[in-house]
Amino acid sequence: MRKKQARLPLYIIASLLFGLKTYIVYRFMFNIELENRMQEFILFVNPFVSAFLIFALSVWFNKASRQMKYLRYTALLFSFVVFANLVFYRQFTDFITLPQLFMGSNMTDLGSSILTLIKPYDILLFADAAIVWYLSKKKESIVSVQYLKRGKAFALSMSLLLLAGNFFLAEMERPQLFTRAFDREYLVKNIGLFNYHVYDLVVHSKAESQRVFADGNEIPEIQDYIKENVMITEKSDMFGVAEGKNVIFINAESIQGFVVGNEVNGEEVTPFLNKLVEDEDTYYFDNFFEQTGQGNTSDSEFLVENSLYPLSRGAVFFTHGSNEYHALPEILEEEDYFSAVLHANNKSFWNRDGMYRSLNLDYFYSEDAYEITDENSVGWGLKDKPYFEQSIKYLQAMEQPFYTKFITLTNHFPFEMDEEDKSIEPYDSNSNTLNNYFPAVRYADEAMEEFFDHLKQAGLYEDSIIIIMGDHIGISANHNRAMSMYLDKEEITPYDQVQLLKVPLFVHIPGHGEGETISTVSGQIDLKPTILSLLGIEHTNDIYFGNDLFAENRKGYIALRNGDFITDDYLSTVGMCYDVDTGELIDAEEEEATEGEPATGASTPCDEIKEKVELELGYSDDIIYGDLFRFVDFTEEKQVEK
Ligand code: GP9
Ligand code: MN
Repeated sequence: MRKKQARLPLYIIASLLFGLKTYIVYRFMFNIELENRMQEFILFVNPFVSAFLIFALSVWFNKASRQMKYLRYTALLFSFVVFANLVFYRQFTDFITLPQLFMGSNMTDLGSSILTLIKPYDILLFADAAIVWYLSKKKESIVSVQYLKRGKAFALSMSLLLLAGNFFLAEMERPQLFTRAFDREYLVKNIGLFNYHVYDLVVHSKAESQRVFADGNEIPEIQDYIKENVMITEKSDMFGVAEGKNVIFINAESIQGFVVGNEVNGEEVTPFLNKLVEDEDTYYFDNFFEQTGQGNTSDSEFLVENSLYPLSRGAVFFTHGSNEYHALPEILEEEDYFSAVLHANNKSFWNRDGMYRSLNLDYFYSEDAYEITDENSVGWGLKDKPYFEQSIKYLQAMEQPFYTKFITLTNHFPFEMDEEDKSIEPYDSNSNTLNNYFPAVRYADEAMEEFFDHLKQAGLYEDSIIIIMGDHIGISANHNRAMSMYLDKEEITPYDQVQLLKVPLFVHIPGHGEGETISTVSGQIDLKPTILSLLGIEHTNDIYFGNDLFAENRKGYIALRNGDFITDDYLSTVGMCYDVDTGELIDAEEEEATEGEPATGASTPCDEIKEKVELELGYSDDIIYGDLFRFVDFTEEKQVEK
């Protein structure tokens, strides 16, 4: 009788080798930050999961030779994917995305330096593929297995189980990882390089197909809508008051309107901002709303730069980072402005590096431009005070006039602070988040005050206008109990929830002398036309949805991304219409059927605006999903012909 030979399926060997190799690459060749044990565990597990997923597919080949061939070539191909990402990473500290792969400039950058990016020991990245190759050729009788139904079912269910387990852990570690699409590093860290590539492929093809079917036919209708409903033809009194000045825009992380002028434990929360409210050179907008979606800071940036709405799902910075835009940096470039963003975080966070290229930004001073040590950082990274201090040298060296954006970081959830930086005591409620929010906001307030001083000392203050805007809420509805206690309310109603979306906006114009508090309803969508008007720049052939904040005859409503809206009279949320001043519900009135026309059902004064809001959000989405700006020549005075 022939002795039965022990067999070890090659796909298992390949999965183990490939998983181990990928883990070593993750751990020692990519610079992936790990914050806790759980993340370490996920990072260890995911390469094996992906490898198993890929190689286990081989069981479906009945012929041993096909099985072996599949394993050989996939091992080689996937080793090459790891290698390509590693080379790309050495240059860009980022992972390859499909749009990037096809984006000329990036690859040309890489092309010239590719040889310096490849190290001799990289050959080891192919060691597992070589072993698989050898075994499949020379030891086929040992490693090939004729799989029966049971073996196939095992491979398939094991793959799916492992994948589900991995995704479950990832979702626990980083909720909404997929819908919010934070950062490529997060994705790779949590689901692995290969699943990340699959994810990128899906996102990309979805966006691409909508893009492919668009042909620009939609543009004239959108332009007509904007001309009739959005654009204001008369210039505001403020047109050109800051002509030729530098613009310094501060994106104040998570600062909400309710802290301004308010106290905690008997102390002012924002003494500096409170002073600004009273300052004669400052306009303070106290009825100004954030309009972001899942893309948080990046959505607020998107609103400001483009005066388009972000998307209802995902972060537009991520999903449509390589579209054509007609953003502030591009328009300002025509007026010889130099544009830059200064933000001490990883440049690929929110795909900023990709999106900033599409927005025509001249320069992005990211994490690498800052000296970051354990002492000067907390929570998300560099503390705001050293951040502003270290930024001044870049401003001083910058070509003027400039348009710069500063994005602060310390006042970010979970509002962690070193003891020595706390100037006020936390609040005392059942929510640590809300409690710690106050000292963190105070720190940001102090940092901005210091920044004003630095600007004065550097001689940059007089020639600049400074805009401070809260990017989005910091305290979510999860903390409503504590919030209602702080605001001394019985409960937070849906009406209150929308009111809490107010963020502060300051427009500070040194030497202006006519500042005041303005309470007309306004939002982040209004910044682009406002900045252009202040600088005296006309953009009549543009497509955007906001209004100059200083103009008369504004649209009169602010649309939120979920379709809610606020006007000077009404507030609409969860399908209800409220009186904006009193917060009282406005009951729907049954309309009588008139002759020839049937009754339209119950209606409220909100309905008419709701239609406009929906139309407008829809147009903005069409522009983004269809990448429609590639069909518009913004330099021409003439509209696209119908
Ligand atoms: C990170 C910063 C904060 O770079 O923008 O991100 P957020 O979570 O607020 O969008
Ligand atoms: Mn933010």
